[in-house]
Amino acid sequence: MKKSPLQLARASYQPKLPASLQKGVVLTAGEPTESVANQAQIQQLFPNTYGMPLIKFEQGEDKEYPAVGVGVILSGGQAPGGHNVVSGLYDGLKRLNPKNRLFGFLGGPQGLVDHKYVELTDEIVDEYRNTGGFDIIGSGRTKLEEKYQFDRGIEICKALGINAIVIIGGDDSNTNACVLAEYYLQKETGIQVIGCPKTIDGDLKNEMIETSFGFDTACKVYSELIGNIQRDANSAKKYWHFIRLMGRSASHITLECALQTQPNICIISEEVEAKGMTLNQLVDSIVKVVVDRANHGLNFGTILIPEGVIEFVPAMKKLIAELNDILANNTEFNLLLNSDEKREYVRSRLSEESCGVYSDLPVAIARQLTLDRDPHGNVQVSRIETEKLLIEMCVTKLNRLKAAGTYKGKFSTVNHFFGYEGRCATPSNFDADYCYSLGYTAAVLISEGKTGYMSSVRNLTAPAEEWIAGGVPITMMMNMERRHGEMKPVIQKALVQLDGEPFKYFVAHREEWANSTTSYLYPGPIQYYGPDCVCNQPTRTLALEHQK
Ligand code: FBP
Repeated sequence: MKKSPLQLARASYQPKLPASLQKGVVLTAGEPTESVANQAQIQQLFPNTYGMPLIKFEQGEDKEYPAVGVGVILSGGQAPGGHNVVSGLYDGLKRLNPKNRLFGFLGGPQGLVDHKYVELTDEIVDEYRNTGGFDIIGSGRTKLEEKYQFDRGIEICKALGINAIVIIGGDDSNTNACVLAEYYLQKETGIQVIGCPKTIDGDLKNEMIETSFGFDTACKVYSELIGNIQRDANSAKKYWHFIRLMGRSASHITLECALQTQPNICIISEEVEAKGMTLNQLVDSIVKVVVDRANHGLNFGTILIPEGVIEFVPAMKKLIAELNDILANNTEFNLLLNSDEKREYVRSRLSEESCGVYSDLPVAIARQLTLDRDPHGNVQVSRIETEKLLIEMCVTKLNRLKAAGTYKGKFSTVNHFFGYEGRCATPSNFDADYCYSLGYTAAVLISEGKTGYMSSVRNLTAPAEEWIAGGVPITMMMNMERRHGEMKPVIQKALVQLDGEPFKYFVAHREEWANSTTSYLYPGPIQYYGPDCVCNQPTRTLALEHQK
């Protein structure tokens, strides 16, 4: 297959590993752990995997481990670096015992159920080192929650001699990993399950998981694009660019991109919720900046919008929760063919307040809110064109102000949505190294007989040599949440902390960014080679969280 010069150069990049993984490893176990909330319920649901200690790796002597078979699954949305988790896992396993074997289940968790797999070899793995994408084995969003799925997993593991499964996924997929680990322990199958923290959204994080992989690269790609747009806006001086960014519920991507590019406006969903803002108030806050800038002759600008923001407007949140319950497993609704009938069906089942909100929405947005949920019961916010909704509402308000003579500017808009552009980018050096270390860590956890753990690599603002590798019990991250109309144990999503350093930095600077033409930053493309200051920097979020 023909390769680009960068592909060829990246194929020979050797990812960095923490010192503790470069030779033999010794494990130290900490105190027993507790779940973040609902301790009694989580303990009851996970009697075998609840309360396990944190594990830290330290440098030790080389050991001999019995040979193991491992199956790996890529789950959910793509995130840059997934291939390096696989190559780190592969290299780790082969180093710990050359007889170890690695199988990849194809097309995500469904591959385990359907018994679709490939044995990974040097030839296959070498082809994918340091590349973006999940195409080495493919991914999928099947939720592993039924006993028959778990039992199908046991069948194939027994047939292939697989002792452990590694699930590379986000909060929902790692919730599956935890459920599977518990079931396999309870059934005494001898099959271990280890999770790896993946998602560009950055919302799978806590004290032990400083960031999920892919966040770094994706944010750098979006920031490059935003920077380019800002330079265009500042050159042409005629458009307001409304830029919606992926990230599902949490605004980590949007906040990180704002820190990297310093736009005129940036909405943070968590702040919208904390202030109890209505959609109208949100639009007013945008209009205020548009008018102020117009008063200074600046009829252009950039605004960053997290894709999940409408879920954080309290009235919309209530509406979405009601819609989730109405639409959960609703074949009656799915059989309706006509969109007017669907609209009426929904309206007749909503509370009076939510029905009012739903009816006031532009028809296209209302329809997007009732599209299929994903297999985990989440609204597919990537399919809701919030940037267009906000533009439409801003135009209405600005027209009113114009009619009243209080606004004399021009408001020409361009809308953008960045998400898929960054999910399969060639991983930055940070993600290449971090992912490789996560995979390698998983290999050690498996060889040491651990199950129900997530691979953890910390101290990420230090050089890779000083990173701290180990394992975190997945039950430690869980709480109870309502999904598909029922209370379920799930990993708690990490939202933007309003008292955290990244948000505080943004608040301290946003006024200056709103009014200025000179604050824009232009990060440019990801650099893979060159001085540390351009090619080995972690995200601004991590740097600020670590006070660097
Ligand atoms: P994960 O949570 O599975 O990592 O997916 C992240 C994400 O890219 C979200 O940012 C986005 O809302 C969603 O996936 C889009 O889903 P799809 O890939 O199904 O279009």
